[in-house]
Amino acid sequence: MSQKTTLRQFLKANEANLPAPLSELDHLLHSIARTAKTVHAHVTRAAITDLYGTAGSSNIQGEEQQKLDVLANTLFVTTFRESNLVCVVGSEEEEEIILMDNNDAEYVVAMDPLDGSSNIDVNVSIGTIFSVFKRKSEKGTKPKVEDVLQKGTEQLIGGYVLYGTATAFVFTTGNGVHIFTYDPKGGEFLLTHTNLEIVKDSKTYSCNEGGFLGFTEGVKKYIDFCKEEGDYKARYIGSLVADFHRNMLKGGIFIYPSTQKTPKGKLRLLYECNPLAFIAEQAGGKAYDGRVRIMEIEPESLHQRTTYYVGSANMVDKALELIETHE
Ligand code: P6P
Repeated sequence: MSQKTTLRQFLKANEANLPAPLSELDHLLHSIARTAKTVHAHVTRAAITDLYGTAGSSNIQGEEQQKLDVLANTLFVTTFRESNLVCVVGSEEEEEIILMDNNDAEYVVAMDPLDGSSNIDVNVSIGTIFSVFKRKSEKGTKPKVEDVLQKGTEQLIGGYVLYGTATAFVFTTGNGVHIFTYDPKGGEFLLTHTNLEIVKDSKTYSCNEGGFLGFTEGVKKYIDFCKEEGDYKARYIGSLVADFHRNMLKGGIFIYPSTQKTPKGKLRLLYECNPLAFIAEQAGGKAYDGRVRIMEIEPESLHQRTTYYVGSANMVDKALELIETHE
């Protein structure tokens, strides 16, 4: 087995391509990786340590929080506060921005600490999703919500952790997409994929067709197109990071359209769709809301939702074409 590259070795070797000082990005990414290891440990032992089930509280979206949601949020918020690099965090689990009590820190994080948590108790893969930005407000001043409400094109880092059959840490800093896989033996994340590319075409579509009757005409036409081709596969795990990761590696399109229950879509622009859009585009894929590029959308609120079409470029183009023709 060849000697694998560690995260620190990788960042050092690619220092010239980093969007911020090596020492700061190294510290930030290692902070996230270290916390991901802790979340990994809790997720794998949740049934034993009675961490399954609900926390008895709800998040801003009115969704019941799982115990692991609350724990992951606490772990990551603490990590960012202790990093001394982050001034403010936006989290799916908290209604308002979370100040890090460090007005001199330069970085901003938007995150979904544990996405797909309804799948935890049935042993389906779940994930952490995050974006890192430079603050917009003046260093030394109290950070504002506008520091978090930044377009996807402003991201310095887009990343996710997939807690699956292996725990994978996937991120881009604007120079390709790289996958680090956690080695429980050595306790390190090791480079297992570099400059990942998503194929332009594939035969896998990923969508919750339970809402089909409530889909708009163009989306219905696209799903019908996939079926009429005859050799497409429908793959839907119901855990965004897992569905997205499969499509990154094998090709495919993930669609969360407007539905009767979620007319503006279900997924959140800031801390779900933008980080994955950055990764998809860096790998040669596309990410749209059905009309506009996800990373061009000007965020208006922390938890705003969007419709989402992401994955293999030619498949996204086909869906956009049918939406444009029929809507
Ligand atoms: P539905 C999980 O709750 C989540 O936020 C994403 O991980 C996933 O893609 C989506 O919701 C699934 O939603 O409506 O198909 O169950």
